[in-house]
Amino acid sequence: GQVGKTKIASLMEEFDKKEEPVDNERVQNAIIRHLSTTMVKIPKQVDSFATYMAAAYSVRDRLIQRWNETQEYHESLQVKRVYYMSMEFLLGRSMDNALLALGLKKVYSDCLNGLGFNMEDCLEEELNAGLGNGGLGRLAACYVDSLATLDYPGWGYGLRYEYGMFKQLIVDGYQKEVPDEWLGDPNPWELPRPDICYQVRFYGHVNTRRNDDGKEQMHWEGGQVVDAMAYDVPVPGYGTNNVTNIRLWSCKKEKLFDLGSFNEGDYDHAFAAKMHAESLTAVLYPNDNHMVGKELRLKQEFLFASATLQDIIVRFKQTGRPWSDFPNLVAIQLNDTHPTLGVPELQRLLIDEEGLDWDTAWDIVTRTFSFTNHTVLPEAMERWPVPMLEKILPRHMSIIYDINLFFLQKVEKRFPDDRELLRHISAIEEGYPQQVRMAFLACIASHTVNGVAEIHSEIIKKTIFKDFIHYFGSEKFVNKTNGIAPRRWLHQANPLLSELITSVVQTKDWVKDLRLLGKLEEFVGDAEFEQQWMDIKLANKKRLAAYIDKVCNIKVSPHAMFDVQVKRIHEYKRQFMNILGVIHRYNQLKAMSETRRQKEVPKVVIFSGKAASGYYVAKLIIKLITSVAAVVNADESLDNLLKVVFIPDYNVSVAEVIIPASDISQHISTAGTEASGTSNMKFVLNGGVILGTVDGANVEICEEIGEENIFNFGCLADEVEDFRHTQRYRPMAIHPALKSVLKTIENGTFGKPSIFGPLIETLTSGGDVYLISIDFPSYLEALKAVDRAYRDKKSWVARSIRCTANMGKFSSDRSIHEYAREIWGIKPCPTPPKV
Ligand code: 4GP
Repeated sequence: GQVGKTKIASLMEEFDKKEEPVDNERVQNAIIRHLSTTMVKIPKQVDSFATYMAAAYSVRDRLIQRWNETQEYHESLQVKRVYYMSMEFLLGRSMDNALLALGLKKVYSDCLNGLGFNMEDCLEEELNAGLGNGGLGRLAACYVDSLATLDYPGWGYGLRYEYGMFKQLIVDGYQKEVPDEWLGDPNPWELPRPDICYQVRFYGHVNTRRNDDGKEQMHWEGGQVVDAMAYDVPVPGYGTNNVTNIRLWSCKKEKLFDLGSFNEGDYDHAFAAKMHAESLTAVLYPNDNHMVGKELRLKQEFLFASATLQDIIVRFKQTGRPWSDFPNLVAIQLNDTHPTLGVPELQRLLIDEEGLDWDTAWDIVTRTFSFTNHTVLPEAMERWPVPMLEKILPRHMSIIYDINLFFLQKVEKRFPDDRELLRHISAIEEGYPQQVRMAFLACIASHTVNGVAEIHSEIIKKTIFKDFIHYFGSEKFVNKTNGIAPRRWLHQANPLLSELITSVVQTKDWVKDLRLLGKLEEFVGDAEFEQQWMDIKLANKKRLAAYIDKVCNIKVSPHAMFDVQVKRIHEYKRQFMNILGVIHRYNQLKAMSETRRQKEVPKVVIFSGKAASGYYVAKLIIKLITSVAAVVNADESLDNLLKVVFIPDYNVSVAEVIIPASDISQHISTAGTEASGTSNMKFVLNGGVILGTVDGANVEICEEIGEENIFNFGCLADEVEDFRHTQRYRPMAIHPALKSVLKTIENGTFGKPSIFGPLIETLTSGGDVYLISIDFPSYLEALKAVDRAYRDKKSWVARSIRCTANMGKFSSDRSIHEYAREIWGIKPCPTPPKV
């Protein structure tokens, strides 16, 4: 009984406080112990996979101890925490990141060498956690890294998809999707928590009953109930004791089998039913910047919202504080509208389950939530049909009606007789069927709404949230420019450059304080330093060339200019324009005399990225790229002046190899369409120059590094609407350069022209929504300017150094500090060092 409990408590406390000292012998012993026990290997069975797993388990042991300590410490102080709710966390691999964060890389390298393996091979054994589509999911991962590193009390909440982002194969030039079995068996970086499980209801009906005190109370009953079980992913901070948490929910399938039919001897049947039972968390929807109106997706969103809010409430109740303190202990960030059902769910839990009255509950809700918008594309705006919500979540639909009604009443009071305003601002859009506008619901319930780059935050104030500014005023709408984790995107991905930077900045602190990179400016013009800088770029290009050779079987020269565009394939991101530019270049090279050609800059144009499985035009863009590549790469008359590569299966680890190797990268979205972009930041941080439109974070990057160090082109965001209008109704004559490029496709140079017909039509008869025909001439000019600049090696290296030197602003640490201070009201809370 009691004596045993006290004993165990004090022993466990001791255990968590003391960490096993780090030395080669102990680390080696830990690896051997896990090889033999956890991995169940005998010596002759040990390979690099088993060794990686054993090493991972030994790192995880340390993480768990610190995780426990961090959570206990924050709980004991009852500090305010932020919960970052995101349907996506694009984590990538964990091992290297954890070793660097804990300062264990060297000792583990030595140990692995001692055991006859090497670090690089072992790291390659790890699968990629691809629980996200692109920018939005990777941002969430960088933000949790910063929360941990800066000692902020906060967790991520998400879903544990059994299948993450699909694997992309290229077959016959086309994208083919295959399932991604990322969990492996088992996944050492997650901690299953079978004791942390919540019931989540769907369907059913709402009953009204009187309470003991005579008050009417709603009860949501019947329907179907599933269990959501927690899996915790520990995320270590760099150079701190804090280890924070991402809690991912997994939908437990129904009971293994129906005992009735089992007893009747119908084992197969009972088991088949179980196998078919759809698991809500089976698969991530592979759509980036695009909403899918599937019931299953709505159910995923609710499972996520409900389990998360129930869990947060349990934790809050353990503090014993009154409900009015909830917003003083809890901040919840909605990462886009995907978690917005958390709003009516918190309202429901507070009134139906906890017995609070509507106004008290609503006050708590609106002091708790804040919301980030990540896109202005109309096809990405979540809208759920009212009938679907009524069927699946009847109680929530009625709460949403009430939230909207009370809101509209207040608007009407302020602006009487403005029916138009009420129609525009309502969270329920009229039509057949009516739809709930999730962005409006999120906006009504949040104390703060933010965009993700200056230009984007301004645009949303003038477009989607215009009417809300009218009512709420503009203070509620703020900007939080995105950032990236320097730990992963420079320190880990580019070890050579990191070492050089540390040697001249004379401290490793830049990993946590990115503004220290400013010191690099002093080394512009230092011949020795510049040579080292160029040598490192070359080494990174060799690493990428070897990767390209391995996965694409294409040989490229690391001495050519590497021109890169890697991101989701989307019409608005305009990979199409890039490949049209490549065709233009190809035609030009073919038309040149031998002597003229010798003066040209040899170039490798690199593409990588996935298209949503249902996005026909995006998939055609991939087919065009691979078809152009096939022709260009086989053309010996070009003297290797041009190579085109499509690297399959873009993911976090592939990005870590590509980004440090770029000379120039392209961020060429139609102005006003890319909310921020974050790969632009990753490239520039690694000394890569960018070619971009005046869009998203390109604008702020330009402000930081200076106009002379970036290549801008294209029309401006406030011109786009006019151009679109004229394009649609009075299409301009297509520029001769574009015309001749289209002709090259149409005459069959890259295969049957009919294949690409629908793609070309998006320019000629589709209204050219993304204004390729408008921007193409200035794009070609910009490409020429890049070539000219690249020929001057001396000024190119200076530009590259200045790029890195001035990227301090774009650390996710800066973003998180701003969120913490200006939106969440949380403070750093470092766990005391171990004894
Ligand atoms: C993305 C935006 O497209 C990108 O510009 C931004 O950098 C990123 O979010 C993070 O804020 N949006 C999405 C989406 O991925 O699905 O809306």
